Amino acid sequence: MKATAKAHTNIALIKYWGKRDESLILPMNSSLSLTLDGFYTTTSVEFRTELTKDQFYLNGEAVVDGQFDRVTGFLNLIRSFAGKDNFFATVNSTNHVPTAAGFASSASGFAALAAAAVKALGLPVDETVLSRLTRQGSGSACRSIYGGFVEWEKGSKADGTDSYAVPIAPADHWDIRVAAVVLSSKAKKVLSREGMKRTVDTSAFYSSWIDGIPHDMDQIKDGIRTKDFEKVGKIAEANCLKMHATTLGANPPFSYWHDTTMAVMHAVRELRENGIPAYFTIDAGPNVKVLYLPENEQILKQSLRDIPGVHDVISSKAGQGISYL
Ligand code: 2P0
Repeated sequence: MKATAKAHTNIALIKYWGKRDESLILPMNSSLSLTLDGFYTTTSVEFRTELTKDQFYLNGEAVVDGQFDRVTGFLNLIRSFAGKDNFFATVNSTNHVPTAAGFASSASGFAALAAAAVKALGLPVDETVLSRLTRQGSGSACRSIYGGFVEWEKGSKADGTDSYAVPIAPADHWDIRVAAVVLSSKAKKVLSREGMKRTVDTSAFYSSWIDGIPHDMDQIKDGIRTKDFEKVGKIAEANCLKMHATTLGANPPFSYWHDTTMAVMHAVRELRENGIPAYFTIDAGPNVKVLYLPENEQILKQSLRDIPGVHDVISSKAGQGISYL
């Protein structure tokens, strides 16, 4: 009863920001992402009758702290779904997501864990059910079931059965690239779970954030369909800025940016003024991701590397959905 799965991380172009149900992980808004080829997790899950509790190894090391609780809590959900409450597992996970690049490994991590666990138990689930289960490990992970451009439909039901990801366009639909700009110093971090909750509960700007989503979603899907880079980039960048604006309206206010974050944002705007189409997006941390077209890769990477405080620039193409090894 063993299976191994590989899942890539994803970058949100329309951000998931806020939950309407904390325990089922139901979002306040729909979101849309691009799955990335360069960053992934491989996870094997083996259910063994002789085990009396789960075991979790991350990059070869046994994990016993909070991350273990999240993994075992998620396996409880899969066990109860399968009706096999007494089957414990050995989980071996390898992250190919450099933490310094500022991608949450929870997206690829929970997608790979869900896929491997479901397959190891021989459950006949389709991708919709897999995405719905994965969502309950980590919200953004439900988008990593598919490759290319993916929408997570927020759904409206209280039980979450209509909240899962759907593919919008495959990875080979359009070769757009993402550069992860790694900054050399770290800002103090407000974890995304905590940050989202604080903005939902207190931000003066939260309702405007929600009100703007349907328009952004319609427009970006149109831009993806017609391969209109300027349209997609403008919407993604503006959507990111609106998400971050909600943090400034929270109580107490907070921000994920620091000085180099802003220097990179200015550099991207300057590239555009010089005729290089590039757009930034930022998640719940100081690092910046830049969207660009392949023909501008060299100049874009060089320009970003030249910014004082930038440690590295790692680029990625669009990636595939879940696969089994
Ligand atoms: C996203 N983020 O859409 C947004 C943009 C951060 C900013 O999804 O609590 O790790 O496990 O559902 O998915 C990060 O949050 O949060 C995230 P949980 P998750 O990618």
